[in-house]
Amino acid sequence: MNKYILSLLIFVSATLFGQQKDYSIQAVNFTQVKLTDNFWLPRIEINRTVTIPASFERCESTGRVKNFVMAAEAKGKFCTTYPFDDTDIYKTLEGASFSLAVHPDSRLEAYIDSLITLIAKAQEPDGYLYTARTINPAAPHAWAGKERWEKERELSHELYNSGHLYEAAAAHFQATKKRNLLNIALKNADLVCSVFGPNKRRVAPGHEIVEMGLVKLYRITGKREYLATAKFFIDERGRYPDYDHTSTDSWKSGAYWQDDKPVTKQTEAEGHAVRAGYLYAAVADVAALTGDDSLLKAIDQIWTNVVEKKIYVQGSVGAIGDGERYGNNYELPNSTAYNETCAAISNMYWNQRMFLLHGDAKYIDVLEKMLYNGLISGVGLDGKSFFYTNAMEIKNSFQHKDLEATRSGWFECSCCPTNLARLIPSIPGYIYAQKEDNLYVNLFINSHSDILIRNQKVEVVQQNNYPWDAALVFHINPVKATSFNLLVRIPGWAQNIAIPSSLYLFQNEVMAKPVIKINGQLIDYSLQNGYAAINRTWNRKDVVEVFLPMEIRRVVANEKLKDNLGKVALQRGPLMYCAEWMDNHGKTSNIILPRGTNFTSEFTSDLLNGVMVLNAVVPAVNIQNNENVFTQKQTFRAIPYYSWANRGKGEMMVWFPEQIKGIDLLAK
Ligand code: FUB
Ligand code: ZN
Repeated sequence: MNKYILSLLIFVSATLFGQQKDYSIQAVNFTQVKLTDNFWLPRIEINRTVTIPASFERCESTGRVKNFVMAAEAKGKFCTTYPFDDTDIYKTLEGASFSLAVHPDSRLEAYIDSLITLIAKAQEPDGYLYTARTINPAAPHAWAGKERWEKERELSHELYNSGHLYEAAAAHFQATKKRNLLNIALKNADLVCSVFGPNKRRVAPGHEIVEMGLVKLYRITGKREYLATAKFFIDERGRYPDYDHTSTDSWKSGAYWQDDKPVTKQTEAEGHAVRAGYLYAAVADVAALTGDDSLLKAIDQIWTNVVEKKIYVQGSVGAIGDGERYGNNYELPNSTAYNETCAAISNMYWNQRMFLLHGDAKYIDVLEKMLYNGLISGVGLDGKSFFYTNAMEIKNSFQHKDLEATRSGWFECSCCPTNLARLIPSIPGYIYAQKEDNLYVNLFINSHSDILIRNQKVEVVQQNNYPWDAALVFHINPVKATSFNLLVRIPGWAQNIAIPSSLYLFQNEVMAKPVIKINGQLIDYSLQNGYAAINRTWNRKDVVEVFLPMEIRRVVANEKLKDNLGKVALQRGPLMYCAEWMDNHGKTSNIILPRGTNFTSEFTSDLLNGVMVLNAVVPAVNIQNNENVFTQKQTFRAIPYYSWANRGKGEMMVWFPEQIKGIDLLAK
């Protein structure tokens, strides 16, 4: 039986017999978790008060809103650069909706409604919504093609725009219960479902996200056509098998679009990294909702490939600038690392879904690594300056043209700032998850939550000073004594595991083990898939304390990462560290971190909004009178990677040589 018929049968039988398949684990909704956290609450607040207003303001001042005005009037000339510029409005609307859900704001709501009214006017009568064509269908954007959808596989982004519209509409509906944006999205989705399908127009969308968006609309409406179309788009991949690993133009081949092999045959993360992350997240959704094991097997293999061979030590992915794509296995150069912020965001969505599928803490270990490092490095402490690329090193002697050493308020292609605007307010939704009477604690963020377990309301309160230290306190207050299994993630980094693969290792083993007390008494616990499982009857005022050994760790890379041979990086808890010129005598490319260096940590409240710094005295290579090379001991300070580039421009390093091994003499 061919693959297509088999998956259709699975799908149809699930529909006929009304099976309600889904993730067996469900995340506790972000609206149920009220943050009190010193690390995350200010970030969410600055996102609400600075990032979201600044994004809306930029959407206005750059002409993105004007594009909708012109589309509504069907006159004028598309006035921004990219056909996907509409999505900056959708993503900001999504972030603003998440924010409204926990922080009512009638002015913001009214502004959102005015944008939605405009979007509705820009929508064509049959549901089509794409300002780059509607403004003047006789002269659409150069990437759009003469007819609707004809360039969808390449660069039109018509379905990408739809996907972000659906994501925004789902968030807005859930936050406000209003249907104004949802109705626009449903009308568009109905059009998409009527145009695309097995016996209709066939395409693998040129930039994934419509699949995830359709799944969200399916969850809201129960309309199986949305899920079927999401699955159809996934199943359509694999028509351009021209992937040549060795070609410098490989990004132009099917692999760039994850379209060189059917998804079920893909084993390696490939092509444009943001596209890939959204595809894998959607595959997880569709696998969960249909029970299609072949899809599940594919993303399991691809995940292993990323974690074993394609992820930077600070959690970024998408190493190669040319094509904004994954490199080959172990191709993780430092000096040209691209690491688009959106790629980290799409991987966060994917890793959360992998956890919901499998209930294994390793996915949250990776998610946490991304979130606390290569993802939030994308936004400056001011909430309005951003990185599109996230560098691994900045050297005065070499600056690649594509890589940023300073942040910008906006970009011509401004996908990353608006993606951050939507991701950050949803973070409380990543803290807890539930499967029947199992309560998973994934992230350690101060908060109060009311969670229903065995039909009993259980208040869970977290108190800690994470990520600066790892003495974690959980107050468990069921209304009535209730038995359930509390599963507290014991991060890999607290078990001498730098990443769930051999790509990075801790050089120094820490002997201390995580310790858990209940109501002051030490307990024995067993680890289940990376979680300490505490199954008991919980009573009001029960207190769980978890002590994770949070030492300064020296991280070394697999020898296949040629760029990191003989080098070391620094980690403490979930945070990766870097050194900036400013704290290190004006330079970082001359610093050596020999084995045996004694590091101390110190919380510095007046630096970078308060950070734990790592201090040491280390040798640095210097040159005297342009002829004598010598090393000299000097003070060394490292800061969390996410906080770099908030104090101006200069050198920055993550990986440091452990010793001098030859010197290059450069003639100028
Ligand atoms: O193509 C839309 C977005 O623009 C992508 O996700 C980013 O990588 C940028 O190319
Ligand atoms: Zn981006």
